[in-house]
Amino acid sequence: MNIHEKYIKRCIELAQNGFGTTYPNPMVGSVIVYEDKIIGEGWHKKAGGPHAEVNAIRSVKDKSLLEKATIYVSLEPCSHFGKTPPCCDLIIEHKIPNVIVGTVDPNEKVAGNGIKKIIASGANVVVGILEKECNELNKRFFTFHQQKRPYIILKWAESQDGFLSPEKEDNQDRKPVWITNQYSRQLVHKWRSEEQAILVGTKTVIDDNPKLNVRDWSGNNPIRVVLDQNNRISKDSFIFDNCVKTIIFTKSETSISAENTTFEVIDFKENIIPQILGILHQNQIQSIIIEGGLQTLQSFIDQNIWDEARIFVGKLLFGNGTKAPILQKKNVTKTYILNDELINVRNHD
Ligand code: AOF
Ligand code: ZN
Repeated sequence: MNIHEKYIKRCIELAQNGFGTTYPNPMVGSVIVYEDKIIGEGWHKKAGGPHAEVNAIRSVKDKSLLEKATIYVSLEPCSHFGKTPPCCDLIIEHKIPNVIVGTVDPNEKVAGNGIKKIIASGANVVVGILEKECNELNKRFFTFHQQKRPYIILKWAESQDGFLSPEKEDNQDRKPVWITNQYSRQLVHKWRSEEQAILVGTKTVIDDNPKLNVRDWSGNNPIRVVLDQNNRISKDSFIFDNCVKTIIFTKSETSISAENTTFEVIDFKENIIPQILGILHQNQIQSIIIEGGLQTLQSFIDQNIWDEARIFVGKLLFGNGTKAPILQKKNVTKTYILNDELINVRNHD
């Protein structure tokens, strides 16, 4: 690891302090170095608050050192007047001669302009240090700005032999068979709290009547997104409990009215996925976890529109039933449920 990488790594660590509080802004960290010593550090804590560079510059006691120092930032300094003034101007004002940037800001309002402005001022600029790691840090923000859709996480639980549910006999009441245990349920609630939205299809709501909120973890509830093509979901379902903002995609107007719930009429004869993702993007949703059912998951898989999959594998053997989707090895994490522990196995791209 070279010296630039060492300090950008520190920027990433600092940025991570903002996990969960910076939305819709990215997590960003910055350090200021003079004679191979860190003289200032900062990170972005909250949307609307000072950016990482501002906090780092403020933390430097002897401001006269800035004219001889190097500033490291995990994301390009901004160039626009948003909720705060441009960080590139602040860097230029303080005459910081060396600026090292992890990765370029994908936000159209910045997109290279911060870097250009700093270069034009005469400072030395290096761009692209630990770029992959810096992009990964803000994978939701990058996907949202570059692909104009939320970052998509697929999630399901399967039996040891790869079934979502066992075969049911015709006259048997449909009782859910739990593949997961209390620890994995808690983990699911943590995951829900980390994303802006959660999506399920009609059948999941009808069969399971899920609340789709965060109960076994302390954190925010994601916005609920439900596909209900033929308005089949009962108005007594938990998703109409008004507790959480809910978006329902339907084919036609519905008579149900619920506070906190909006109905989006889309054309189900067309490919619905781009329509849904476009509306979620308009709603500023940067990430979504898709929790089933099979048809909903499969349609995202068939079109290869997903970024990450998280699969629980239980101990039970079902023998037959509804087969779980098969994925190419691309950013898939399998969590094996043993007695009282969870074991993660991750396949990267
Ligand atoms: C941050 N923190 O440390 C950096 C950001 O509305 P504003 O003024 O807060 O601007 C938000 C945008 O600024 C954000 O989308 C990103 O493009 C850029 N850089 N943002 O929140 C930071 N460096
Ligand atoms: Zn800024």
